Amino acid sequence: MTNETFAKDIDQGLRAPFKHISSKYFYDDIGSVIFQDIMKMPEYYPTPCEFEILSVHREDIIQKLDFHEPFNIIEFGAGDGMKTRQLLKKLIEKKVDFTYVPIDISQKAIDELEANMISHLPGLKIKSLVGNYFSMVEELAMFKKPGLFLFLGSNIGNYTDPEANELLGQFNSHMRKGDKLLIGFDLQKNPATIRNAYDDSQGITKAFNMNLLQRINRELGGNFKKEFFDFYSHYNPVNGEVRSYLVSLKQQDVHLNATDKCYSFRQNELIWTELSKKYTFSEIEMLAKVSGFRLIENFMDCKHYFTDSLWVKD
Ligand code: AVJ
Repeated sequence: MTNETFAKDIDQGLRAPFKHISSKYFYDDIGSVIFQDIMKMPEYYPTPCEFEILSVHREDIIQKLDFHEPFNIIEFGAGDGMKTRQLLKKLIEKKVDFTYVPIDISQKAIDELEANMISHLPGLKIKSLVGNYFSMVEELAMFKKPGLFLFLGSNIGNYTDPEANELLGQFNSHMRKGDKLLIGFDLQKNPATIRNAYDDSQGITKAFNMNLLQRINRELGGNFKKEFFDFYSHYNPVNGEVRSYLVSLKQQDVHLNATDKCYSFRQNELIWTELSKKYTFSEIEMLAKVSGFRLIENFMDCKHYFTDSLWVKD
């Protein structure tokens, strides 16, 4: 991503009638560290749930892949790879021939992941790619082996329904018949459990959101004052949407050098920063179907908080 794209997106988002900033901009070097802290919070259940799924059900997942020749495991937005490692470890133990292909936007994240994976799994064949999903997906078309695609951590929850259809449809169009997708969905559950995961008492999620303003100040020459903004997050159990916002605490103007413009905020005006959608099983089935997949199985943790759903393109 160039600074120009960032400036254009922020300019557009802050001039809109309902202000918004894409959650993809959370993940600069500082934001990625804060997200690591989120994953360690007791309230943030998705990480341990998915870890459990990939530990407990890995034999079953491997069996359902039904690959009989060397294959690639292509992971989108790989993160620290702790969860994925559970699956890879089992494959190596079983002497299955595969290559792990993590894709991430951050070179730093990829370097750390690669070092980490190799130290834990010395025999692992790994071929990292740095870039965004879409351009890398193009490159993947060159691979001639079957593929298991991983899109874990409920990253899909950040996309609206039409965006999710579009993204998964794009994945599908770059996959071959018989390729599989293992995709993580956070499930609808007791609303209080979900609310607490996104509005933690220590303010770590707040810091994660506030970092957006610091990033804009640093990279786009902004003069946001973080004491004049607050954080608000809301779960709507009727539609399964967590929506997170920054709130302007007073009428104020903010200037960005990169666009040479001023942006006005009313008192209590919101900047929408994130959607974290929680799914029902019928929504998951629907999403698989409309994006060209057949659902093979939903693997779950014992509390049924989360599912890694295995899909095939046939
Ligand atoms: C990385 C997108 C899965 O939505 O749960 C965590 C990011 N935001 N707490 C999520 C996040 C606030 C996370 N994902």
